[in-house]
Amino acid sequence: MRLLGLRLHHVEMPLVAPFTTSFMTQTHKRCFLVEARVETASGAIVTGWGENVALDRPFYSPEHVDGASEVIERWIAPLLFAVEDLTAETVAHHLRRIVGHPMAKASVEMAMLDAQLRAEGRSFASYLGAVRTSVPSGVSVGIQDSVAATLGVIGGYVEQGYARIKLKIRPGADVEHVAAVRREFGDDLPFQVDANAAYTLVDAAHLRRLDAYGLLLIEQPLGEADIRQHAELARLMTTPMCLDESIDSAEAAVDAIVLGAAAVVNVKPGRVGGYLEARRIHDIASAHGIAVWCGGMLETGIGRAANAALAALPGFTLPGDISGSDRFYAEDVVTEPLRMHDGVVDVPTGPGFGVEIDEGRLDRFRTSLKEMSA
Ligand code: OSB
Ligand code: MG
Repeated sequence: MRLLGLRLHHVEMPLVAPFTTSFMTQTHKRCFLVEARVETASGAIVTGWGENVALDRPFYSPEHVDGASEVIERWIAPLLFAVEDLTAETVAHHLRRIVGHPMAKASVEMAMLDAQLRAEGRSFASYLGAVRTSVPSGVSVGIQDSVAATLGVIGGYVEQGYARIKLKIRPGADVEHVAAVRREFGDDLPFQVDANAAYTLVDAAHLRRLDAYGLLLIEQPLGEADIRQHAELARLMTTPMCLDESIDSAEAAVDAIVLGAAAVVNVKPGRVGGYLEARRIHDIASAHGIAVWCGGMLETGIGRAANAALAALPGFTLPGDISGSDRFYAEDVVTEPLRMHDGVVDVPTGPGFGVEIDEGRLDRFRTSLKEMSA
């Protein structure tokens, strides 16, 4: 294939409710969708879509929306336009000189994957080797102002039938909220917490109090760079340790597993440089007997569809943050957004990621368009 052109559709979409983590409150989703135009070996022109998951501020990882967009325009696009015989599988190789910027790279690889699979008439799930037609749907619940509000919001999701609840925590909004959730919804509710790096090892004694509540796991309590410290904390707690921010590659995943810093890994394709690296992490984690689950970045219908296919691989044994699109959005940019029913979301079966862009809605949400061509 040859990459002929890239368009970055910058969008801003309102969230149905503010989403608060230990690092920020989001009321809108700002991101860009990547439209790739490719020419296949037989001369057909095919379009593929990807989604960039960088947040609008560099508070979760070093990347941010405008930076990722600039890196694609200045560095990624020129490198890929120069390749005669480009495939989705060789994108990362051609970008190897660019240090970091995994989310920027991932979004372009993603659009190439969609185009390539559409040209072949093959679904992403089939390409990956998915073994399930639907996957359990978990929901990530933001930090609320009070314990009562936490119980109210979680009660709503439990009633809808979500298969697992993840509660965001931070110092000052942790043990008390977790204890109340267990009291209200019982010990059988599949329940876990995510601190987004809000604690330090000095908080170990405090975090140990969470061990009393039978959590599935605690996600990223310590800093991004603190793999060794997570290993130490893991030895002090019985709650399984799960890493998110710290795992930016398959190599980091192996380090964390071997050091005892991760009993579980949150796999986010954007964070690790793409769906192909995400599959490698699934493979090596499975080889080590380590469970993985698919994380989320408030994706639109494009990323949500791709995540559902990834989560259908056999090693994804815990429910992912793959909620129905309506958990965040009243309207999505695809014609048929992912829906949660009976605690699951169905894995799309159409060519590529199996979703179609709703041009009218994309027009309404678009704030700017960047166009590049070979
Ligand atoms: O830590 O998993 C996280 C959203 C943005 C940045 C980081 C995280 C999250 C979520 C939301 O938890 C998951 C979702 O998309 O449902
Ligand atoms: Mg997380």
